[in-house]
Amino acid sequence: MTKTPSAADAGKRAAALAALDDVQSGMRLGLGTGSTADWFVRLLGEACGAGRFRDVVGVPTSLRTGELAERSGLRLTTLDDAGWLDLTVDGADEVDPELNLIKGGGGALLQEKIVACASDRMIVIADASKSVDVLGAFPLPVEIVPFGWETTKALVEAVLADADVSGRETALRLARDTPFITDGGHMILDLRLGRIGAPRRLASELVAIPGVIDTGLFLGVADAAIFGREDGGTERR
Ligand code: ABF
Repeated sequence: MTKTPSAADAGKRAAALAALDDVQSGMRLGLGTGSTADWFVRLLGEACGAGRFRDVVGVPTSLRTGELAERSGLRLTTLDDAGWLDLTVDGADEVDPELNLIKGGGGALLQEKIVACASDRMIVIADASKSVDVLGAFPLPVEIVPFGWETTKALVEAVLADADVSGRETALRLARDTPFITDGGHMILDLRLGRIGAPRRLASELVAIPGVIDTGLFLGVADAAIFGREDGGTERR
């Protein structure tokens, strides 16, 4: 049984429920990470269990999502075995009017991006608060290699010095006072930028730093977004 959502959770559930309309039997699905994506996984599991969809197989974007998907009765495979996916459904931290995203607040940005970019379509599901005019109020996650991370941080700060942003604070993400480590064994820098004026330029300058693996800027990746409201209504963009 799906748990009953709190009022704050209702928008996430509404968006996840609406995304089931994009699923068809036989699809290979990318399964996102985060509390909104968790709703999608649970609801998809229920829908498959009830016979609404047959032969659906999922590729999880994190260990956490994989465990939830198994508990929800979904059949899982790896991206390598699937080769290519029909649809990925995932959450986001911010969505701008062109469907550019900040993702990675949950720390799974690299696998989320690999899976989304190996899919015919990527749909973002989010509560309405994630819709913004300009990206950047949410700290931008940057996944980095642990080796030489302080040098990488200094190089990131040098990029920010010339970037079109309104804040320039950087912090190593911690979990219980030790560096947060991603499923891929990397660390994360969170960049408090306030407002990102030129996201494409910033993304390309950051990934040009050797110790940077990728950023939470998902530019031109999403094909659609579904925003859920607390009253259960949704808006599709
Ligand atoms: C993932 O979960 C992330 O990319 C994003 O950081 C986060 C959104 O979390 P939630 O759905 O819990 O708000 O999609």
